[in-house]
Amino acid sequence: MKLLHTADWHIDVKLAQIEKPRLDEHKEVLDYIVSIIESQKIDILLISGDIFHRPIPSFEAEKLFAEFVVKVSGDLKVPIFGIAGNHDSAMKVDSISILFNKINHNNRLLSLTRSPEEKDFDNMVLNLEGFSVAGVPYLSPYKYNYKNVYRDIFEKWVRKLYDRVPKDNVLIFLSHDTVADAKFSGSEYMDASEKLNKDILGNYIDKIVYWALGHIHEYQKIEDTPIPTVYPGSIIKVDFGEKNSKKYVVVVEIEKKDRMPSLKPVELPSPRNLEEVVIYGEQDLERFLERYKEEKEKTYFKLKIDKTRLHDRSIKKISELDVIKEFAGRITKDISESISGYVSKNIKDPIKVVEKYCQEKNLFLSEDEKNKLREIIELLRRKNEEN
Ligand SMILES: [Mn+2]
Repeated sequence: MKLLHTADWHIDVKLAQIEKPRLDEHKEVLDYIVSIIESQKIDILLISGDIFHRPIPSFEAEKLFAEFVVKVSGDLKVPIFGIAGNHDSAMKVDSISILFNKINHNNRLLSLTRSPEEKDFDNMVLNLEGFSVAGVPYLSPYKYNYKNVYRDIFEKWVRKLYDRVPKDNVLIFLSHDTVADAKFSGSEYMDASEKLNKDILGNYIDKIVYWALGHIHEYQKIEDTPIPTVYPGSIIKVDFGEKNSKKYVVVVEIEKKDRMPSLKPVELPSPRNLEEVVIYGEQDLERFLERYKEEKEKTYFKLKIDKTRLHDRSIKKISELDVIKEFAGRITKDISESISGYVSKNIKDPIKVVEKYCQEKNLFLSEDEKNKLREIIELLRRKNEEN
């Protein structure tokens, strides 16, 4: 049996300051996911929450999703099991699921508008031949006031789902949560939910063979867990926190005899790059404008601009570009402050430290800027010697 685990689609996401919807990116990636489902002969598609980025998605976003569902669950007859994430409106997901379930009777799109009642748990489990899929959709801690007791509630729900799985079935379990030790990308929304312990499903290992998580946008397998625990990450780069990350979906193959699933991450195409560029002065701007001409169709740029070193006409020119602008007038000062500690520690070449810092932060350091820093370092050295 082969499952395709995906999460955090975020259809209809936009970048701050850029009006253009990013549905063309989603279309390309979703088409690619369809091709994986076909070529790998996937038996069921999982979506571990955050299908849409906004509670009320645009008509175009809903159309894109509907087209995908018709292709996968209608034409290819592959069921889809999805749960709502913190970005999805539970009501919206609920209303979509009515038609969704008609396309394929094994489809499930689960949402919680309130804490589930006993009968709701029946719908949260899909029992098929030899395996079951169950999931806990996201429930807002603010609306339902479960802060600090979420772990207990979660465990109670897992127990109820587990009890509904036939004795000989293995269970694949979905949720949209933060697990201890998971690494954030920086573009996830931090709510008041508690982190779940890595071993919270430990009492159910006789049935549960895979924990299909969503919420964190970096692909990762959590280490030292009783059950394979995986975040596939988002399917496109949702925001700049993910600018350097690759995007994946995970093919999970489960043999009935061998309960350890084999996991194969499949890299997705990245239709657009996200890149941060620092503009310290006129020279950097000129260089950037050359790149912008060439790359604006395939890259979203975020400019960090030192306003104090640019002519007014240059600032006006920047304001007309279709880029994200962040104005700061203290970049050099920030860096010089952050390295002043190193200078006194007998580091031979503090510029190397700065270069490394800039590389890590994906900042551009111009020759001009390096010369300025050399001057600053010299000044600091002399000052230290005087003291
Ligand atoms: Mn998300």
